[in-house]
Amino acid sequence: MKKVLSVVLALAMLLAMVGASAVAEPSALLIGVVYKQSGNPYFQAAVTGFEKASQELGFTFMHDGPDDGSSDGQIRIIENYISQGVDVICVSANDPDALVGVLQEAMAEGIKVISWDAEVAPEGRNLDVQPASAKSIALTQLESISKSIGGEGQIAIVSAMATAPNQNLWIGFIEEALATDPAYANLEYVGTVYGDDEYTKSYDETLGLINLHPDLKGIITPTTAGGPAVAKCVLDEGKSIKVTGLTLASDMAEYIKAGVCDETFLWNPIELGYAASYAAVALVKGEITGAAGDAYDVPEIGTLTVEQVQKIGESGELEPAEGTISYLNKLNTFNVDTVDEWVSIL
Ligand code: RAM
Repeated sequence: MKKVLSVVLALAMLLAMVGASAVAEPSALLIGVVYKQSGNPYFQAAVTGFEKASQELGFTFMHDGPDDGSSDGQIRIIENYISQGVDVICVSANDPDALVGVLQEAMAEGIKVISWDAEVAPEGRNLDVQPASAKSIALTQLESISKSIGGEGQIAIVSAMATAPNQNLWIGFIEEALATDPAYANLEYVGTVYGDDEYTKSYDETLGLINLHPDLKGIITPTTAGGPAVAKCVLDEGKSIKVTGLTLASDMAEYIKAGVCDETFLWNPIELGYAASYAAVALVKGEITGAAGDAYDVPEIGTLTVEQVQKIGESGELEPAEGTISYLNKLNTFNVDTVDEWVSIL
C-alpha cells in the first residue's frame, strides 16, 4: 500500500511540475549595467536607482565596472553580458568610440543598448540617457567659477579620464564659451589636467597646476571623484583658489563650509540609474525604439522625451547631429544653505 501511495504521490508531483512549467512566466528581463570604474560612490548611487526600478518593473540586473577604469575592461564585461544573454546593456562609457564594435555585435544579436551618464557614439547605441544637456551642465560650472572669482583671473579644469565622453563634451562647451562669450573675456584659461577619477592622481595633478600657475584663481572639477581631492589640495596649500564642479554633497560639505567652494552641482545619480532602467524596459517592450519623438514615463520624475542630439557645428552654433538622447533636467546646487539637506542623500 505504502509503495502504491508513493508512486501516486510521485506522479502527482510530476504532473504539478509539468503544469507549473506550462504556465510559468517567461524568464525575467535581464539587464547588464556597466559603469566607468568600480568603487566610485557616484556609480554605487546609480546602482541604487537600477535596484529600485528592478523591484518595480520585475527585471533582474547585473552590474560591474573595471577596477582600472579602462575601455578594455568595459569590453570584457560587455562580452560577458552578451554570453549571458542579457536583453539590454546600459553603459556609462570610458571612451565614446572604443565600445562601439562590441556594442554593435550586441545589437546584431537583438540586445538593446543604452548609454547613460557618459555616452557611447550614436552608432553603438539605441539611446543615450543624460542628466541634462552638456551645454547647460558646462555653463552652470563656468558661470559659477566666474562669479566666485569676480569675473577675472586664471582658471583651470581638473577632469576625469582624458577619453571620458561626458567630461570632454562639458570641457568643449566651457572652452567654446571662454573663447567667444564676452562675459568671460577677463578669464584666462590655463588648461585641463586629468585625475582619471582617482583621488590621489586628482590631488597630485591639482598640486602640479597650483605650482605651475601661482596666480591661479579658480578650478572647475567636473567629476565627483576629483572634487574632494581638488578642494583638499587647495586647502592644504593654503591658497585662495575657488573650486566648483560636479560633486557629491557628502564629499564637499566641509569644503563648502570652509569657503573653498561657494557652490557645487550634481543631478541625483540614483534618479539617473532609475530613469535609464525605465528607458531600457520601454525599449525591450517595444514601447519606444529610441527615435526622436518617443516618450516614456518614469515614476516620480515624469515623462521623458527622446530628442535628436545637438552638437556645436563649425559656425559655433548648436546643430542637429546623429543619435538620440533624453534628459532628466534636474541639476541640484549645493551651497552653505542647502548642502546639509543633501548630505544624507548623495
Ligand atoms: C564621476 C564620473 C561620472 C560623472 C560624475 C560627475 O563620478 O566621471 O561619469 O558623471 O563624476
